[in-house]
Amino acid sequence: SGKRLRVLVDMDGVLADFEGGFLKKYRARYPDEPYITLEDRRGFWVSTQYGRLRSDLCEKAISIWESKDFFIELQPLPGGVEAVKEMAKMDNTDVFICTSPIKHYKHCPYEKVILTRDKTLISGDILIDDKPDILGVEAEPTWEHILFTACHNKHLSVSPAQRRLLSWSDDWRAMLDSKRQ
Ligand code: DGP
Repeated sequence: SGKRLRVLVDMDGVLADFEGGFLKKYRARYPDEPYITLEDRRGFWVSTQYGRLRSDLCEKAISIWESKDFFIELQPLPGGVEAVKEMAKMDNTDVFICTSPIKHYKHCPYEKVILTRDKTLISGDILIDDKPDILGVEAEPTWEHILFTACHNKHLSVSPAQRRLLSWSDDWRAMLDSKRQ
């Protein structure tokens, strides 16, 4: 038995296809503007890369996720929902979806689940998240950050200590087991 394992799972880029949903809606709304394929995405912040392509595209990118129904219409990433359901049924295991609201939100909080601007404050054993740098007021968060691979982070060379989950087909069960005592 032993103590309970607490797993924190990010939503956008881990359970929900934020990048794919963004690109589809951006191209539909701005069919004549240039865009960045998922293959060419680099860096966590979509608006930063669009702004480098052409400065006015930064705010056009932002307009997409600030629109009504953007988050609720995101498609699930393969295997994510099934993995979370399986985790939730495991003995001695508590699962929380842990996600940050966008800055200028009108619709986002009603469509997401549990919101925190600072994930370092949330205690857990594992945080599965596609953001490479998860910083906040707590310098020593209790969780181990497992980097979930996404189009924007797959080319990053991270420190050897940083573990990755390549997709939900990867061995997330072994990662959970490695944190149990
Ligand atoms: P999280 O994945 O929980 O760390 O939340 C980060 C959110 O920010 C997520 O909804 C994706 C979104 N996001 C991606 N790129 C940008 C960007 O350039 N600007 C803003 N404001 N949000 C972005």
